[in-house]
Amino acid sequence: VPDEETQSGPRAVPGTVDVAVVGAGFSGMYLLHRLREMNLSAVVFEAGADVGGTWYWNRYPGARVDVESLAYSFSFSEELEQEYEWEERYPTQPEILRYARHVADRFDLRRDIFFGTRVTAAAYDERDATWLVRTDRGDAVTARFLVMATGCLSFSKLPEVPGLDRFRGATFHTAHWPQEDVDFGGMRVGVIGTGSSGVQSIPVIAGQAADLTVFQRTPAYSLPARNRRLRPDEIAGMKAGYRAFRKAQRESGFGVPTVPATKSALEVSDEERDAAFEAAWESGSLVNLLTAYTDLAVDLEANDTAKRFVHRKIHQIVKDPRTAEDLCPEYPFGTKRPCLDTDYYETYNRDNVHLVNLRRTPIVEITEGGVRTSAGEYAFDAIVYATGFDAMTGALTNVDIRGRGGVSLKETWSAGPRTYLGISSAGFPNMFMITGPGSPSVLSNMVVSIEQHVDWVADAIGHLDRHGIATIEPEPQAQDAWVDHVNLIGSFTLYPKANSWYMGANVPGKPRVFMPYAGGVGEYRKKCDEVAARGYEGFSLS
Ligand code: N01
Repeated sequence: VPDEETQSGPRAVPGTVDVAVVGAGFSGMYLLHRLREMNLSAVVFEAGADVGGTWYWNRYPGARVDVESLAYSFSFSEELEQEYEWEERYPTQPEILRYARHVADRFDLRRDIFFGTRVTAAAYDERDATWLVRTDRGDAVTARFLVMATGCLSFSKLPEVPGLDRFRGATFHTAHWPQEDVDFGGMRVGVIGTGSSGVQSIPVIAGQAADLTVFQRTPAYSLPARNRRLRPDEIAGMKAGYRAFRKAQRESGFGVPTVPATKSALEVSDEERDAAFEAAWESGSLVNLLTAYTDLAVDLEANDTAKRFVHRKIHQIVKDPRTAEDLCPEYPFGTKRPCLDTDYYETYNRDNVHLVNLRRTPIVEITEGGVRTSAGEYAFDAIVYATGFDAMTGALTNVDIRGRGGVSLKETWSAGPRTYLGISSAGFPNMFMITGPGSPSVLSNMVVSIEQHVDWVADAIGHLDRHGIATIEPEPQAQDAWVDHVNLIGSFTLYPKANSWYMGANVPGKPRVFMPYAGGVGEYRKKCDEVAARGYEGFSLS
């Protein structure tokens, strides 16, 4: 990206800093702010032309967050909390990007961020205990600390089918949507993928396109968002009670306060359970259905009750019985990330929308004119890939990171990511990950987890500096114990039963490992705080 297209001024990348940060999404932005408060020098490299990370790239039609705006926002500044005016319950991508830009301006962040710059490599020098960070624009920066604030869902993937570059029409990936508006008016459009990005974009594209064909490999469980404009009284109420709400967020399971369930789904009558599920469905929330009973996430029979409830809903909404059946997922509810939608299932009642079940007729290839499945060829003017990400590890292993002894992170993690607390990895001193694998990250309200990690990392750096310590690195035994613990907690849940991106199952050849920590953000925070309070127990400091 040429300079004039980015938000940075003339490039004057410093040669040496205390901290090099990769990524200017919510993580990198808040980290830069914390580091400045500590009088540390920092440089942030960002591939995009502006701040916002996920919310910079994912501009596809219908893109929204599925955590409520008043909760999906920074808590570190009370002034920011009070002055910012959210408009919708579940804001659109432009509204969230506006918020990110507001934060960048308000805290004067841009002057240390180099946009249009992708970090390609980072190598640890054992003699000086420093990282040498290189970019695709020829920058080379030496830093005492390296922080990968690269996001969990940022390294996108295309489908593994032949002929991707053959198609003559327009192609889009939801995570690389053009800056300018795309109008599908009058077009025949094919959408491949029915995860959150597909589920959000399909109803909007269906409203524009002459004809829309959706290619579904695995159906999603999607719940209605019940989105609406926020009322002034609820904004005022939240602002008046923000401190207590933030505390509840931090102590919760998903970073979203919920009323703890007290009963098993199997101990109540069908009527009582249906009423509870109906209330959760009507509430427009991602978590209320899964948390309605104590055992939905851990017991297959209990989970079946939620699964049958959603299947019933799909059959009630979708008029064509065969389409409805194809839209019903088989895997347990909640084991792939559920979606929150506006008119998703209703869209299949439109005359211009068709569903292709790839389980029956798989894609054979992309052709010059469209998509060929085992049943025949579909002609399109545009194809939208809503095919997701090499999640949680892709953004880390696709930078050439070399730790102690020149060892590569990618090779070290070839059988699955190994971290201590999801924050750092043995063999890679002074390197931190924000919301890395082995932390609650994607199972939580990301902003809550991001703030916790940034604070922990900033405090750790402060601790080292106060005590004249040069390096911090996990002890291999502590890391092994943490990896075992993360696996154990995962094994108590139903998550491993689905072929999800949580398991690395969407990327051919990726090891099948349940990557996030499923013990909840409250428990996790306690553990991280204990580690710090015990002088960074499990880390070797030297
Ligand atoms: O990606 P996904 P996403 N042939 O991986 C299909 C967050 N998010 O971008 O399931 C055919 O979920 C794939 O099929 P399968 C959220 O955490 C949040 O939608 O692998 N199909 C799947 O249907 C979310 O979970 C928000 O069998 C292929 C789809 O493509 C995460 O990001 C909005 C294929 C990919 O779905 C990722 O969501 C958007 C192939 N070769 C995203 N390869 C909100 O806050 C893949 N697929 C609302």
